[in-house]
Order: sequence, then structure tokens, then C-alpha cells
Amino acid sequence: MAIRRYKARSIQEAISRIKEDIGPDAMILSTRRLPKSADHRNLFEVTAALEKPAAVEFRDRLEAQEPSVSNPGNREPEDGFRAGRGESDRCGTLRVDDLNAGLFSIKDMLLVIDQGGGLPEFLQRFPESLNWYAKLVTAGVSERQARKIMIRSLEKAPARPLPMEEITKRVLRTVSGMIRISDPFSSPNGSSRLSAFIGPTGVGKTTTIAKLAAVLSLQQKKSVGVISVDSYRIGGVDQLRTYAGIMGLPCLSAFSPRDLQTAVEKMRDKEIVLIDTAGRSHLDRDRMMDLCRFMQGSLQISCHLVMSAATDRTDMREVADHFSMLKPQTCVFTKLDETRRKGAMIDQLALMKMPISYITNGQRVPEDIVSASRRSVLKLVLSGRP
Ligand SMILES: Nc1nc2c(ncn2[C@@H]2O[C@H](COP(=O)(O)OP(=O)(O)OP(=O)(O)O)[C@@H](O)[C@H]2O)c(=O)[nH]1
Ligand SMILES: [Mg+2]
Repeated sequence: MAIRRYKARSIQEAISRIKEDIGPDAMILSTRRLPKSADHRNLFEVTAALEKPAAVEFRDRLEAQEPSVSNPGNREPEDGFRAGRGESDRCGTLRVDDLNAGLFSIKDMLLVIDQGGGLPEFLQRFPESLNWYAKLVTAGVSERQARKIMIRSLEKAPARPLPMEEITKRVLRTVSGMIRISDPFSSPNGSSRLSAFIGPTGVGKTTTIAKLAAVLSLQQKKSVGVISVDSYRIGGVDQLRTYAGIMGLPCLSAFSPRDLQTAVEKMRDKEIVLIDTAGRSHLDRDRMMDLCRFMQGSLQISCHLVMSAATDRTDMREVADHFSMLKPQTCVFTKLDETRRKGAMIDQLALMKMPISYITNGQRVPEDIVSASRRSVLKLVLSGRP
């Protein structure tokens, strides 16, 4: 098997030499710090394989020798993560690479270096965490957030080189600590009877309500009603009415805050009332104020902010910022199936500190919805698959 080790004064220098020597498709297997050279300067070693099959074989051999977090038999690790081969759940089949650092080609690594304007400082101390840093950045987590995550994960680590298994555990624990979860329909006392779904246009609000209505009424046997306040778009109400009709659920429409009050009154026997709103640009102040008038009357409506995971990180931040005037209780991320780079969600969750309630990953009603858990979010974000 063609494995080569490169020693250099910096990781970046070693990567450049591998690129020149083997080419951009060489795979990085490991990175470590060596004892300082005779002139007291840093020395690093990067191990690379000529091609992916050799790298995978090498990695598999290592894993076969030493059970790691990615393959711990049937035992659930203390922090609740398991990523055995072929494990499957509602988020799909999980491959062995999903919850470990994975392998990176020199080409991929150069992109990560480019994006971050160089390699961050913490790698001087923990060079073996390079692949994890690269994994976060390629998953769409911002370089800044990825650096924060790595620093937080490694801050109390001993100075000795850390095994990959230990780094994996630490990173998963840090990211999972940034994710807050709340299920608006199952908390024993604080569950909300009136739940409105708000957000930009076309993010999947109506589809998510249809999925939820099906899950809550057909699977959980709760009495559910739906109300549409989507008076803005032609056909806006019809879309929800069609779904409600299929499920045999009552559907009312409201064109003014007063209408909404009447509709809610008519649904007083329902355990859960889901309220669909018309999507609006967060930049359209008038329409945002209009939405506020509907949501902030005497009715106690909990708002849930729906955002597409495929949205650019900066736009997502602006959307959350503008919709915060409605004080959303949880957020729902949709369209996870439409992007490989779902890490923007992690940036957003860290920023707004709002719990996440649901994730949707496809157009099928009701199948493509997942009640959020730390594990499901981690798996979906880190798998790098659509
Ligand atoms: N791929 C994918 N498509 C989705 C998902 N959720 C919704 N969609 C699709 O996105 C499109 C818009 O969905 P809607 O539910 O109408 O979106 P909306 O937010 O209600 O739109 P407006 O009411 O116009 O603001 C539809 O084609 C849906 O099938 C998802 O999780 N994944
Ligand atoms: Mg809609």
C-alpha cells in the first residue's frame, strides 16, 4: 500500500509538498506533531496515501484493530452517540464516516485552507485534529465557528497527542452542547395549543404543517385543526385545505386578526391548532408588521420560525433577526435534503440560542419530517449527504 510520511516545519508546508509530490488527489490519513528539531523549531508529520482505496483500507485496518467511537459494537457511548456501520434510523443509513473525522484529499484540504485564510492556530498544539476541523468547514459550519468548536473541544485536553477517538468524542460533545431541543407538542405542561409557523416565502411552512398535522392526528391520535391566514397568495388557503381534506381535519381561513379569533374560538375543542401564515420577505417591513398584528393579539399563539437549511448563512442570520420581533419559541429547519452543507444550521443555532423542534428532509407528506434530537441534528449535519 502506498503510504508516505512527510515531515515539515508547518502542516501547510507538508500539505504543499504532498501536493507537488503525489498530486491533489492524495488522501491525508493523519497529522501529528513531532518532538521539536535540534534548533527548537516545530516539526509536524503528515501521513498521506496515494489513492483513496489505499487510504480506506488503511483506515479500516486501524478501526478493526481498535474499536473507536465510530464503531463501538452495540454499546451506546455515554454521550449518546453511536455510529456503527449501516446503522439506520429515521435520518437514513449512517455510514462509518458520518460521525468521525473522515478522510480528506489534499484538494479538499486546500479548499478548507483557502476558505479560512490559512490554518488556525490551535492546530499547532493539536495537529491531529486537522481532519475534524476540515470536516466541520466542509459540512458548511463557518470557519470562525469551526475554530471556536475545536478550541472549546480541546481547551482542557492534555498536552499529549490525542487519539482520534478522543477528539471525535470531544467535538461531538461540544457541538451537541450547542443544540437545544424542544418539542412544542409533547412537553407535559408547557405544550402550546395554538402554534403558528412563520418564515420567508417558500421555505416549506404549509408542507411542514401538513406533515405535522398527519403525525399528530393520525399517529399520535390528537385532535387537530388547521387555520390558514395566508390570504395574500391566490391558492394559499387551498393548499392547506387540500391537505386537511385528505386527512379529514377541519380547516378554516382568517383574513383579519378578528377572523383569526373567531376561527380559534370555533376550534376550541381541538387539542392542537396549527396556523399557517403567508411567507413574507423579512425585508418587507409592512408585511412583517401585518404578521405581528395577527400573532400578537390576546390569543396566546406560539410562533415557530421555519427556515430552509439551504439558505446562505448570512441570509439565514438576517431572517432570524427580523423574525425575532415575533418571539418565536422554536425553529424548524427544512430542505435538509437540498444541501450537503447543512452546517449553517449550527452557526445559526449557536447565534440565536433558540431550540430546534423539527427538521424536514424531503417533499413527502408525512414521511419527511424528523422530531429534532441532538443525535438527529448531528447526523444530518455531519453526514455531508443531501
Ligand atoms: N426538498 C424539499 N422540499 C420541500 C421540503 N419542504 C417543503 N418543500 C417544498 O418546497 C416547496 C414550497 O413549500 P410550501 O410548503 O408551499 O412553502 P411555504 O413556506 O408554505 O410557501 P409560501 O406559503 O409561499 O411562503 C414545495 O414544493 C414543497 O414540496 C423539504 O423538506 N425538502
Ligand atoms: Mg404556504
